Amino acid sequence: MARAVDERYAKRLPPGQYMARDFPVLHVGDVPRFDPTAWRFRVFGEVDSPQEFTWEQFLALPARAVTADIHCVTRWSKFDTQWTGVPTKYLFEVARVRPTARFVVAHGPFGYTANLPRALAEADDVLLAHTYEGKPLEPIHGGPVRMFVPSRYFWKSTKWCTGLELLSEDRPGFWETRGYHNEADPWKEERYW
Ligand SMILES: Nc1nc2c(c(=O)[nH]1)N[C@H]1C(S)=C(S)[C@@H](COP(=O)(O)O)O[C@H]1N2
Ligand SMILES: [Mo]
Repeated sequence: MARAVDERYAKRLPPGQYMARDFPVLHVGDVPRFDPTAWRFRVFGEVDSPQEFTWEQFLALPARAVTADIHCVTRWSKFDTQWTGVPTKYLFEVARVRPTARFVVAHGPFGYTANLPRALAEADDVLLAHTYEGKPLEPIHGGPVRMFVPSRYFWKSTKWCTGLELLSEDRPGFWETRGYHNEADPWKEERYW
């Protein structure tokens, strides 16, 4: 029995990954202070209707829950993490993203960015998450709002995310310009290039 369970788990673990028991914390720089009155979330760039949400407005947007495994390039994985937030797809609809917008850059503080193809960014499991396991997302894990992109190594999931920029050309982000792989698919072990 234990063995069957182990094998099932092994299949869920991408190559070169191990299962973390806890929830590691990983980021460059300090945890930014959250001021709910000053906080804004923007959707801008190649869009016909640029958006800027206050904290109150953002919390009132439609949200969905996603349970998924996460995989960090430093080799830890965590199974069945539960997130709730605003689907990127919804934000793109509201902002009326142009057909010419083929790439997305998520903006974090201190110049942190991560790039994604638009098609991937608007998949059903991609969220601007504000809730983790039923509670407000903790500051150390990117609260009040972080990007959540379970299909890619976790550096693509920008913590303290304050905006999505739509682009017609790809623009590599913080780690992508420092040797990390542009695509970052854990099942293909796209770690570095
Ligand atoms: N703004 C910002 N987001 C970030 C990072 C960062 O340094 N700054 N690090 C990334 C990396 S490498 C990982 S593995 C995850 C870690 O998220 P966690 O601390 O919630 O586990 O955040 C990602 N998002
Ligand atoms: Mo990471």
